[in-house]
Amino acid sequence: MNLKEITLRHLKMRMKSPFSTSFGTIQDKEFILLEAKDESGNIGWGESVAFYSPWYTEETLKTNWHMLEDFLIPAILNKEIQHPDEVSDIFSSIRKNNMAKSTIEGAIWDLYSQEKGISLAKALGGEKNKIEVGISIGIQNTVDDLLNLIDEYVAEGYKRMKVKIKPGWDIEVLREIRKHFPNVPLMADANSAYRLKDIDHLRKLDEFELMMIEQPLASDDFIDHAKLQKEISTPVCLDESIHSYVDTRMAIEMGSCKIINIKIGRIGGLTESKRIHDLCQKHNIPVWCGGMLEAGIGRTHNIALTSLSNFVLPGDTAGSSRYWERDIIDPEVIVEDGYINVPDVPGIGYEPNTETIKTFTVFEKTFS
Ligand code: OSB
Ligand code: MG
Repeated sequence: MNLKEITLRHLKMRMKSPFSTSFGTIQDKEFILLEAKDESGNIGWGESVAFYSPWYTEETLKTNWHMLEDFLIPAILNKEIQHPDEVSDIFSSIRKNNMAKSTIEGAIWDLYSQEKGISLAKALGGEKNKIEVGISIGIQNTVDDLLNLIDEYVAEGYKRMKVKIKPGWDIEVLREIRKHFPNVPLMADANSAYRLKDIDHLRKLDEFELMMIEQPLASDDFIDHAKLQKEISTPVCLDESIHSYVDTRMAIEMGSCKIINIKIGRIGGLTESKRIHDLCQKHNIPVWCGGMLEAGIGRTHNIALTSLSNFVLPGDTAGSSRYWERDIIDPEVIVEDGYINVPDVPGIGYEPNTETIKTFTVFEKTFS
């Protein structure tokens, strides 16, 4: 395969309701969508998960656009590629910028699976034909609002509830949830809102039988996560800390966590995701697929990845209607009884809707 033309689009999509974490609130999702055409005219799609501002990691929509336009696209156009695993070599002289790299790599995996005539899930080595889905619920104005949402999502069949926490919105909130939903599979995500000095406070999490506490401490702090994990029985899951296979080794060897959240963009692509998946499997570390409020293309890639066998915990791969009035793919991603069926047709198994994409496009540029 040989990429002949790449179009970048800056999309802006209004979310059904604002999403709040310990760092702030998102109402309009702005991101880059990438369309890549190969020498046979096949088209592959990639979606950047970088947000408009750098609150989650240092990457943003504009840093991604810059990296894509000035470095990554020039490096990849007209290069002969036998397998998507080669993409990391082509980009080896460009440091980090994982979300930008992953945007192209995702489109290449899509094209590769079309070329082979198999689903993206099969191309990645996926084995499941349906995946379990959980839901992530942002910080709400009142505990009642949160309880009502949980009620709704339990009724819709979601397999686990994840609630965002921060100092002042944590122990009491979880206690209320457990009072009303004693048995619901529940976890909490702190997005790095605590420090090891809060250990006595974090110890209180143990009374709620959470499936895990996600990213309680600073994103670069493997040592303190290890100290915390030794002191609490709730499994620690790392999200923001994990950018690579090496980070994963470090976390496992240091005992910084018992579970890992894999986000394709954060770790630089599907190839690296697969390597991390395999490493975790070898060490009996369960993984699950995180979400970045993706539109349809990102969602389809998450679904394909989650079909790998060590994705044993429900992911944040909710259906399209969780965030969007109208998603950019047909059909939209549907969750039934808490499951999504993994498509078994060549490629991602969903059709990007070019008309809908146009309505959300703020700016576009084609490179050839
Ligand atoms: O920490 O997992 C996170 C959303 C944006 C940025 C970071 C996170 C999240 C979520 C929601 O928790 C995931 C989703 O539903 O897409
Ligand atoms: Mg998280």
